[in-house]
Amino acid sequence: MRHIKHAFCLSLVTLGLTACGGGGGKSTSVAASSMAPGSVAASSVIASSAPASSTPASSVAPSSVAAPSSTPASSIAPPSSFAASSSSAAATLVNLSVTSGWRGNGDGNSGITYSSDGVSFTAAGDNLGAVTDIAAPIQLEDAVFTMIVKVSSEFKSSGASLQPFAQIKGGAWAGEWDCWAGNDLFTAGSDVTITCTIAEADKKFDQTANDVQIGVQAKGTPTGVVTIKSASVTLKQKASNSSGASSSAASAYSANVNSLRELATFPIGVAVSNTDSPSYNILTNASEKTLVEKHFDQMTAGNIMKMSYLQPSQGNFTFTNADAFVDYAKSKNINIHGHALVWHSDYQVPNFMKNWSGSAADFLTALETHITNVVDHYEAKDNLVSWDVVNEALTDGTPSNFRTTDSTFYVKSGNSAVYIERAFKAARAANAGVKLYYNDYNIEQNNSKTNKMIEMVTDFQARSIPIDGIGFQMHVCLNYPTATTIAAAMKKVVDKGLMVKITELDVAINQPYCDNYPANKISAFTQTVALAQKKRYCEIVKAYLDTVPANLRGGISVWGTTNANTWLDDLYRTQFDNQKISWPLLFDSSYNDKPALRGFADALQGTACSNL
Ligand code: 9MR
Repeated sequence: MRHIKHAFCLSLVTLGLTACGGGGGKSTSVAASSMAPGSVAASSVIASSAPASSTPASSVAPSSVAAPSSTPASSIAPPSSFAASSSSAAATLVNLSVTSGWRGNGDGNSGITYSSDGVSFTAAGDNLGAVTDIAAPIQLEDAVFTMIVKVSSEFKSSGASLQPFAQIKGGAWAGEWDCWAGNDLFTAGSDVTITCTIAEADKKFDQTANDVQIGVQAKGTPTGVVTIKSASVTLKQKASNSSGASSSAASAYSANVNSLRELATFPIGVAVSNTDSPSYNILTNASEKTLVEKHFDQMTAGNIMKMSYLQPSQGNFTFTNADAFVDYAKSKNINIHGHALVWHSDYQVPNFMKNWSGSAADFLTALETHITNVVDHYEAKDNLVSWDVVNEALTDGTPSNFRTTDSTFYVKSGNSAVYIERAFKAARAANAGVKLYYNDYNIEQNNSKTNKMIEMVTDFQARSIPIDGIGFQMHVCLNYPTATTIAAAMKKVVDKGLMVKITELDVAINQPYCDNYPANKISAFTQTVALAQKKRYCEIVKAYLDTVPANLRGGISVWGTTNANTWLDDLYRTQFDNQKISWPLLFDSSYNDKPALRGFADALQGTACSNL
């Protein structure tokens, strides 16, 4: 088992340490950039020699660079292995997370906020900024630190500048202060790439003893906000692919999985964004594409195939965006799991259905019309292989029953759950070959809801209502439900001769309904947490393999690509104090592998599940 050392910060508190003046402007270059966060390519890193004219306004002001805190570091893991895609013959690109692991470098380490844009700091004074850590051992000498930053109009107007820097933690807190990005280089609200070459004498930054913090601080009399949209370090040396002591260069963790899908004999899927998220659009974001095409052979549209997207008003079917998504998949030999023909959740129900004032019979006909049109349309594109026909029609609690007043479909069908079977019949009538699933959450808990679902499908089978399988969404916790419970719930479906598909898998580290929250909120994605999640992913996949025979395996899909694009952080924004702390997926926010990916692969390869 590979050893993964996480980049922890030290808990030592040391105050008011090193002087950090602005330097002579030796090595910062600035270039306009429109690159997406996390997509910094090695070739975009320019080690430049900016003219000395970029001398800072406050070239001698000392700075109180904040001491290490117990805040977690970025997602870098030292060199047990390397992400091949990040290495070139001459250099290694290490992406740094901009969704966790940063702290303010002023008193109390405060002033940091995260958003979908990245990490921001309030430029409340000279030398105030944001830093993140890179764990020793690390060879940063001659490395180029690159950030895409955006400043607010207040910052621009204040005339302040920015200084990217690196600093050895502990000891003398030596630093690289020769980098500079003057105010004239910024336009309010626009992305600017700033770089800093770590070029201190005596290989000071080739550290075995101390971690290094790198960041950016405001210089002058700043006001406003600075946002770091992406951050990366290009190490001078090529990463070694051998594990252990032969290299002292840090790199992104690699799970050593060339392609997850190639390890499985059933579909391995992922939910992706499209026009519903400009940042993570699978059709335009190269990092998303690379990751999806490498590991997955099935995609689910996170949103854009829901009812209100496909038929916003009665008779007005809008397939353009969904077609582009399905066609892209086809061009990459990726199949589609359709999601979802019928879902009560308010925002995806078209207004004409919500406001239906006609008869129940006509409502059911309108529902069938939606299903017939959509299923027909995608039958013509032969890579859509299965549908979530009805999603989440059952209540939680004991006993579980059909949703009633909170479901437009139940109410407008004449206070009847008949819409469910009508939906399945319509889907089958439209396409005889496509697999039809009932999809729900919490049914993996082997509880009343599981039993109600089984009661429903037993009834369907007795009355020849077409259904092929059950979709277990599986938005689960780190410790709950147990793999044994999950297996028992799946077994009930297998015993009905139905297919089992894990449709929306994610393993939340924090989630308000998990037993560790909020009392035992996990504030840092530490090595221990990452490895616990790895084991958990492995156990879930193993439970699936052990329980579901090959002919009934509909596949396993994860609900999102990277930690940066998970529904959990959005839904629980308030409980999470705007922090992104669910960390539920297989890849970190910089598209690096997480140990969770190794755990998934371990199960597929028959390796014992382990938190080592
Ligand atoms: O991930 C989806 C999120 O972007 C949407 O805002 C939300 C509401 O439409 O739906 C999320 O996906 C859900 C899925 O469609 C059904 N199962 C639960 C998923 C997570 O909420």
